[in-house]
Amino acid sequence: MSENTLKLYTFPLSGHAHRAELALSLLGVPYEAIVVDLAGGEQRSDWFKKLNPEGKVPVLVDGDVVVSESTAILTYLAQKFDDGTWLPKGAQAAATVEKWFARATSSLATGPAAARLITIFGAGFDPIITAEKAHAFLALLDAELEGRDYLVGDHATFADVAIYSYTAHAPEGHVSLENYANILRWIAAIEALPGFVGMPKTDVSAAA
Ligand SMILES: N[C@@H](CCC(=O)N[C@@H](CS)C(=O)NCC(=O)O)C(=O)O
Repeated sequence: MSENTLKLYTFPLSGHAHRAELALSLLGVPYEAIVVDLAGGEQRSDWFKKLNPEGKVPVLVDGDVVVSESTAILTYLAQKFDDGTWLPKGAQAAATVEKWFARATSSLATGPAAARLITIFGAGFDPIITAEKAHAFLALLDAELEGRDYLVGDHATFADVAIYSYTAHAPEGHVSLENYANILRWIAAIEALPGFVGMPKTDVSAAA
């Protein structure tokens, strides 16, 4: 890897980090993945907090530029490496992508992502309330995908990338996708994109 290679501080089971890895892969931008040992508390180390004082992955480092927050990383990558395909420039399309970025770090995070945190990492959220929030988000997503292939316009954008990881892995939080036909169709379309790379699946069959 050259000195100019982008570095992504990541964790293999983080959907927030996977969002950035998927964007890099779809864009075909080479990068070096540096795994931060979240289980060992490396995110709270002095060296990592210099990169992100909030102590969270993902963090992208491009020379002197350091970007934290997964959706901000998507914006940075699109501005730097894309011509407006993944982050459309029209006012309405750009606003709609932003809407999904906001949902990615709000209702997606407190619903499907949180349900998975309970089963995989033993997070202490209320499982019933979290499952209700997860299904409320999925019902909304399924309805918005009615009659359309992608979330914004007629091709895949970073709105889809932002929402994909934690939605596709919802079953790991014991949140079934079987009643959401539009979501299942959309997941298959994202996974068929050239350059798609998945997040490792976790076996939660023994989890509560
Ligand atoms: N809003 C942030 C959330 C990032 C986040 O929650 N990262 C988790 C992994 S999924 C993390 O690093 N957690 C470590 C900790 O909280 O100690 C983003 O979109 O990047």
